[in-house]
Amino acid sequence: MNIQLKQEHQLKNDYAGSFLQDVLKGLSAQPKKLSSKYFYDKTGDHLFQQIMAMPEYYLTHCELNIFQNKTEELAKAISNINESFDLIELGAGDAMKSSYLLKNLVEKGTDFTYMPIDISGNILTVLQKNLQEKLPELKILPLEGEYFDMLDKATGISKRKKVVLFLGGNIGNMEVEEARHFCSEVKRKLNPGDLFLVGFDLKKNPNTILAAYNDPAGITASFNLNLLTRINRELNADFNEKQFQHYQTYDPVSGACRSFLVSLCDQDVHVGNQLFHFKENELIDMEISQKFSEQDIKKLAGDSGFHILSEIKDAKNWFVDSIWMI
Ligand code: AVI
Repeated sequence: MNIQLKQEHQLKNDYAGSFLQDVLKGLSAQPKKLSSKYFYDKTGDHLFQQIMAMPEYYLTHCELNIFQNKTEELAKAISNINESFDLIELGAGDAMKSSYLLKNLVEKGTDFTYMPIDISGNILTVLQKNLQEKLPELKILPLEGEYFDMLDKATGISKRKKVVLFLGGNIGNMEVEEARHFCSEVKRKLNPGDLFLVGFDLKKNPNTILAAYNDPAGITASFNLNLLTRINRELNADFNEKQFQHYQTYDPVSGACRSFLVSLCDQDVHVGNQLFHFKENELIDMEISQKFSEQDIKKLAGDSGFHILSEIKDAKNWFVDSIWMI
């Protein structure tokens, strides 16, 4: 086994260890909690692709609208910083949206390396294959793992200016305090003049928001329940998925859109050799998808040490890509 393979193997083992620890800690908490960052195994990736294709899930079209129609504006805003840079995408997924920007930059002969970071090796393999076919001149270096470990790796690889993309409203999958901490950490890893482009889903008609997460086809429910299946398979647990039900809420005042699983009966669940009791109607807090006002975004940028350089919105003004500088 060469050094790189050994490191990758070690990374996978560390990841499996923290998955178990996070699940045990979350199920011991009051209320019980599981982290949505673990939704994305192979089935989870597939379900998320289905969510993005749902008519109710407006987020896909909003940010796609920005990347398709305001590509030049985006390209100008990020390539003004220097002739050459590394374009790092946190949670790149299938890079469907960013591929429009990549194409624009490649066609202009911009000197940059695309470094997609994702926790899912499956999706990175697909992404690399697709991009190499579409844009053979693109320099691409995929990085599989946790965002900050991979951000350290990326900043260690070259000293060029960095542009970090965090798209898709992923920032919303953090509690407000967590988002502040996350953005401050990104800032700590960057240098003056580097850029951070964050996609925010804006507050809008609450019915539109709720419908996006409470789809009648039940895909979002399966997306949540799949985490129980994953825990069964990977952590030797015995959740009965049929005994849990998806429940979604949206609070238009705070902007918190939350999903829960409700225990449909009194039941015991083993995870490895630990036992967890669920009362009937007890909740597992599964995911937050926070929605933002313009003031919320300004506050978050300021609190984490950035200032807003420019903001690019979709045609409906439902979503914003906010470009920050240190
Ligand atoms: C990945 N993230 C931005 C999605 C969201 O909208 O919060 C995850 C998701 N959960 C349910 N539907 C989509």
